[in-house]
Amino acid sequence: MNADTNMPYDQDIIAAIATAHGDGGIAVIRISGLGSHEIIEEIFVRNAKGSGVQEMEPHHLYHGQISDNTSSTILDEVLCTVMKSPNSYTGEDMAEIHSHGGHLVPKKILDLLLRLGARPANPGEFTLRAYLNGKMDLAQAEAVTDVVNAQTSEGLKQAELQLEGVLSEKIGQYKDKIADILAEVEAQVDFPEEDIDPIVTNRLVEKTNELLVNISMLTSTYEEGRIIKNGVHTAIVGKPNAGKSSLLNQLLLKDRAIVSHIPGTTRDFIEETVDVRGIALKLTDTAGIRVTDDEIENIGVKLAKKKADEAELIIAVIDSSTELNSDDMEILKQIREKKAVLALNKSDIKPKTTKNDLKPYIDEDKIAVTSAKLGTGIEELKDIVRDLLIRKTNKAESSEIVLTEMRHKLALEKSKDRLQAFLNSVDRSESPEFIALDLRLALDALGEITGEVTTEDILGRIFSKFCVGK
Ligand SMILES: Nc1nc2c(ncn2[C@@H]2O[C@H](COP(=O)(O)OP(=O)(O)OP(=O)(O)O)[C@@H](O)[C@H]2O)c(=O)[nH]1
Ligand SMILES: [Mg+2]
Repeated sequence: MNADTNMPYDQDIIAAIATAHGDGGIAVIRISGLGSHEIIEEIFVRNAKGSGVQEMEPHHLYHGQISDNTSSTILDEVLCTVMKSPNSYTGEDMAEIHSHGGHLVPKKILDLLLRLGARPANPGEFTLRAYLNGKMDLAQAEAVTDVVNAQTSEGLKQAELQLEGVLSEKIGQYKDKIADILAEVEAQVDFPEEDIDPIVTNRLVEKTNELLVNISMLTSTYEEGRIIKNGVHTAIVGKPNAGKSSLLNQLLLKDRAIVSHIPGTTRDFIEETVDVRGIALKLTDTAGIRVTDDEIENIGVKLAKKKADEAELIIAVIDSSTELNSDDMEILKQIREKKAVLALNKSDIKPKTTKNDLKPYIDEDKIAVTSAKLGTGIEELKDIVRDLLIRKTNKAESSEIVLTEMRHKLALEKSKDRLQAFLNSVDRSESPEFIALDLRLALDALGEITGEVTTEDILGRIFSKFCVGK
């Protein structure tokens, strides 16, 4: 058990199918815990005659068969590997059986392991054990599921950076700085009757302010990180016939939505996710917004407005081959308060509306001149979307970490508040014991991110989001 966490450690042997259920060439069944190798010994018959599991070199794959010793039947021909504590993912004795895939074989092998004393692993329990055994910290453990669930290359890159420990390292640097400041304050505790030397005070204040700037910079990356990790709800809106559905199809590179020359073609909304420059855009194509007597179309228009309201990003489509009318005006008014980009569409035909006409409503650099029919201007539109959502640095080339978890952001803010309280106490010339307390709380807040300070409740919440077998 990790000495720092004080979490109860469950000694059960756990087992699970680690690969996705369903059709597949190979499945991997995992088992972990003290005694797991003895279970493998009972069921794994190696092809090399006379050699058992004990002679297996850890981390090497061995060919053999899984045999159900109670019925003397062979379940499958497999490859098997064992790992010895502490050199395994969980830090415990582990084994992995690579069987044939599909529904039945892996399930039968798992059932056999359960019959011989293992219990089914809970979601994320292998990683929980890895964390409790100090194989990785909590921020790294959280990144494991982000790697599995990543929807875009950008999301994956951030998850991999966090898994490598880049965030933990940064938090560690902040912790070291606070510990330095704390050491200086504590050095004063022995001389309570004396005021702290003003030179020391100034140095501590300067160091703390520097740290506050760094923490604020990291905290401010959350908005971007959230977008990279979770994607962005995006509504495509515009008057009927502007080319919204054509644009959706262009972004998806497939004919998903019906396109026709009849205004009011899309009634219900259509949702699809597309990777735009590393960001998952959760696109909703909506009915053209206009005043209409058609009852069904009206329901669609209402829905479109609702979707636009709820969206984090709007792609407004304006038909440049027509003059701006009151329907366009309503949309242009609506996007003023939102994150929005504009596609000035149908650029392949003679324009009646130009970028100039739109200047009063939206910055020119948020307008892409497109032809959803020919597929031109789409790349420019994607660049505009990306720059609007993640503008600070070119993440594709940078190894800069951003915050992707609300939990981390809240902990950083808590730590910032404590550092601020420390500065206020220094300002009021409070006693060293008193001001040291705020520094310790600031340290604890950072410790929540990497998991030195945690509760069962927090762990439960984090690991319940994992899949079984991870
Ligand atoms: N010339 C030209 N025609 C386009 C372009 N984009 C769309 N169209 C045509 O405009 C018509 C309407 O396109 P849709 O994509 O169905 O338009 P919409 O905005 O989804 O329309 P509703 O669903 O009715 O609101 C179709 O005939 C398209 O082929 C374009 O860039 N250039
Ligand atoms: Mg449509």
